[in-house]
Amino acid sequence: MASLADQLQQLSSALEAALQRDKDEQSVRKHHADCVGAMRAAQKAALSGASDKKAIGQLTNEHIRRAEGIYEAALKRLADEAAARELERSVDVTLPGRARRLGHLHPITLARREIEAIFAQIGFTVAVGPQVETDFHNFEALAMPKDHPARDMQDTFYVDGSPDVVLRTHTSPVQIRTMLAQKPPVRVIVPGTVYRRDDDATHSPMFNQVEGLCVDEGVTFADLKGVLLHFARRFFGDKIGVRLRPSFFPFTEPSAEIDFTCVFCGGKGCRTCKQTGWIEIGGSGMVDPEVFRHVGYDSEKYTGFAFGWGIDRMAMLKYGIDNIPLFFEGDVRFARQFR
Ligand code: FA5
Repeated sequence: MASLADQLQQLSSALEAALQRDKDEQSVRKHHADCVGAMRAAQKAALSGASDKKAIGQLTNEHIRRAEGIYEAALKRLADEAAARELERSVDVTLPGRARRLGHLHPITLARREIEAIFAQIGFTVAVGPQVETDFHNFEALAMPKDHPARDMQDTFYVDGSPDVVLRTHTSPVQIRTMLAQKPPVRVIVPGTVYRRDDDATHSPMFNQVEGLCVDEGVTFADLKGVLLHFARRFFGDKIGVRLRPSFFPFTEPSAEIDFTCVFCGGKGCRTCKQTGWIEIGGSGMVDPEVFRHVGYDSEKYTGFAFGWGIDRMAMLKYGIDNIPLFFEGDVRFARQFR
């Protein structure tokens, strides 16, 4: 019994010494747990064969309670020290705050929204269609049957096992969807993502187009040019002119490439416009009667114009970007420059 008392006393003193040195709560807890464990072990050893079991238990519990007190005191000391340190800390309330960085829209979204707003003001509504399209809507109904050579220019991605399902190559299939769903008059603008097997500085395998379609009685080529001129001036400024160059699209007749005055040199001629003063924007034309036949419109009664161009290209011209992949690489340092 005397030796148990000594042992317990030594353990208590060792705990007291250790906890005075401890600098953190974790060490305090560990030292305390080790000490209580050692006290219980000493008690167990003393109990074997002893007759005064009750006294051994009382003595051990007394020391464990004492260890508890030492432990509580050490925790309080650490908490007091931490509070004192906190009070000593001084804060310079005159320092300027750190500005929170605000998110903002991608340049393609900015361009798309501006295009939509300009056309909304002249009575066009926004229509959308699926990016995974049927061959019928993407090609066939646009007067591009399976063997048509114009398909080569829009080589695309086919869906495995479904030769009649493609990632749409242009927004023109939404012309078909819109006309199948409603009767004239039609005035829609169709922004959307499209896909082709292209990949270089000015061609991306995934890009964005906007389509325009206007069908009514008496719509003429002059209306097409007027609408394009209105758009060009609202989007790029009053000095921009529009040139329509004869071209070919299977779903428009006649067809024309749309050129805008070069936004970089104002038409004088520069490297970007290859000294021509004009920049090619997209395609356009009067809706071919063959397309009207596919959607059940009377081509004797109605005429219409359509146009389509790359939104990405528009954003490149507007913001002076010369490399289309920059749009899709997700580098915030690039995106942050446009507001
Ligand atoms: C068409 O896609 C026609 N659907 C446009 C059209 C609509 C004509 C309505 C007549 C009536 P085209 O293949 O030329 O046409 O593409 C139109 C524009 O999309 C191009 O002028 C260019 O601005 C953009 N474009 C085409 N391919 C890519 C590409 N890989 N990456 C980025 N922009 C592209």
